[in-house]
Amino acid sequence: MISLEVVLSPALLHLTDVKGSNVVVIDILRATSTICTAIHEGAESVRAVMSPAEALALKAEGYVTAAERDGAKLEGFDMGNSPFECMNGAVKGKRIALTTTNGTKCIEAVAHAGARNVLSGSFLNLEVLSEWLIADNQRVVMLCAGWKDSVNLEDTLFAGALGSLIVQKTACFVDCDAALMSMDLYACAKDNLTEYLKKSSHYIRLSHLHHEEDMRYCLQHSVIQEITGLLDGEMKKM
Ligand code: 3SL
Repeated sequence: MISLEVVLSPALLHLTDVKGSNVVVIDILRATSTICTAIHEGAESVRAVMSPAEALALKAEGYVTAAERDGAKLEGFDMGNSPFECMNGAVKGKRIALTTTNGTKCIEAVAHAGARNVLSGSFLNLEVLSEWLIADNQRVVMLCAGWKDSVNLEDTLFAGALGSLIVQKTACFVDCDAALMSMDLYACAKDNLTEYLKKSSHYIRLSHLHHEEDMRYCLQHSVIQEITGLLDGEMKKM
């Protein structure tokens, strides 16, 4: 039977042993949504790296470099962290080295922790991701990237959406208050996620940076059919 757990912030990750689990890394706005989009748009892989210097160093190996801090694209990189930068053939066949404020750090944090799989979570591929996890029938740990170790609404909501779908579709064990809380939160907000999120800190931050279109895109449900996960150290189509 699947068991479901939610880690609301990377600062709480040390309390959860992810060994042998399917870990879903969640940075809805925007890193894991952008990674799913890049793979859907034909990128060969996305390598999550900790620092801008590491991403830049990979340019010599042929990687497209992508970097964001505090919501803004960094100077000197090919891309920032917008899913739209991955569209219209821009990343087809390419390897991308991506560093972001929170999301890529979470991928790095679990990459060597003995997880069965590390998957990229997004509303964009919510339905197929739930089906994949149900078919694999293993413990699921949802790791919310949050914002600089604080809990945020959008990642918690996605954990609630994914958890609720799995609970609806299969027998499942939930002995985790964070999972129960995220599912209750999702039930409150699901009828209009965008409206609900307008009060959230990151929605406001990204609005000030004129990223409303990115947020509208990232909050769409199940428009992507690929599963993206860590294979040989890079996020790829599973
Ligand atoms: O923190 C992150 O990883 C980013 O997704 C933040 S932003 O949406 O690009 O501002």
